[in-house]
Amino acid sequence: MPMKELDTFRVSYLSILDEDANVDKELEPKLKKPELIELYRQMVWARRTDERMLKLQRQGRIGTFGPSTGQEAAQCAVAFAMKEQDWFAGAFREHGVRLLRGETLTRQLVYYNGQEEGNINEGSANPRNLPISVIVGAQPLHAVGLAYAMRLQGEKETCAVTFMGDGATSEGDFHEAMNFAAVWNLPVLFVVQNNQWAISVPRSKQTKSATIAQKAIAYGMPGVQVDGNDALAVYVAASEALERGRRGEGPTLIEAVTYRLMMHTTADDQYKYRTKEEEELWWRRDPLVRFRAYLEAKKFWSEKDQEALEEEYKVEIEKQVKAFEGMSGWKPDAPFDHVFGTKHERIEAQRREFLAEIAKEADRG
Ligand SMILES: Cc1ncc(C[n+]2csc(CCOP(=O)(O)OP(=O)(O)O)c2C)c(N)n1
Repeated sequence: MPMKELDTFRVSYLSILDEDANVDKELEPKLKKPELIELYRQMVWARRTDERMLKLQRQGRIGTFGPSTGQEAAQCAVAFAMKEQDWFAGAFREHGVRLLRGETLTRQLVYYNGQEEGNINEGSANPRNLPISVIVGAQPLHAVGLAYAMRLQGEKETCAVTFMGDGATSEGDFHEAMNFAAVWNLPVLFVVQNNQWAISVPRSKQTKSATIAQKAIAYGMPGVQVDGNDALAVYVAASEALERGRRGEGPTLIEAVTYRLMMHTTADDQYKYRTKEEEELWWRRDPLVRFRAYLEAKKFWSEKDQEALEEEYKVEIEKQVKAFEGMSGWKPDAPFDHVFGTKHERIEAQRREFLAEIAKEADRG
């Protein structure tokens, strides 16, 4: 069949700091020492709080929890590139982003203890952080709506950043969001954390595409695959995408190749579907170890600095856990407060029914 070529496409891969902590000098971002240290501190904060939350769950002191260990570079380096006015629409695994954007560990604990109050912005948390979206793939649409609203309101410098897992790319919502963002040329950054697993479904059963980044091509936006355990590569890709958005050049898709080092959630046993050997391979690619080696090679970090940081975080974590455990007076009907901006009779009827039901249960003892 005679054919003419209509277009050519390419998908690029970005890696700057490799597995052995060798840095590509040409691509290395021009971040200053305090900035690099801050990014590292944020990644370690995400890891240590994650570890603590897992222990608290195992001790029965919080409810179900989904660890983010291993994904710190994919999360923190994007958040580090974002500006305060940018919107963040995440799923349930982005503690790194949430903490960097001002949410406290205490608040995370409230959420993972099943209290709606943990979904409400307070204090220093950025009011442009959306609550956790447990509905897989819903939040990309929220980001697109926000970016469109910002345009209508004349905020030209604001981007909307949405995070999701590889599993979310199989949801219709993801594709609708990508399509609308591109058609309307909106400043949206889609960050797919390809952590290889959607609970027990491997990446190979998620999609036949060779990369997730290439899905961007079908919608007419740039797609780049990055080493998601390389904080420098993630930072550079995110910065470029956000600048494109601010220049009015539309959305970008970043596929950050990483790994969920722990169980899906504490309700899961990952050894039912994957091996310890696979995990060990990815532990050797730990983004924290790699970034620390980079800082140490630059003489920006030492063993003494690490010890001081660990001590600082130990104290801070205990303080925040204590603050959480000292809280009381939870409102069981809090979810009904936030369904709409204003009260709605149907929701109020459901609230009454719910309260009557739990009162009955309390009577039954
Ligand atoms: C619409 C919808 N379907 C199914 C689920 C149940 N569920 C929760 S997490 C998850 C897998 C998500 O995988 P992925 O998007 O790759 O994110 P990851 O958990 O790896 O971070 C599923 C199927 C859900 N929460 N929402």
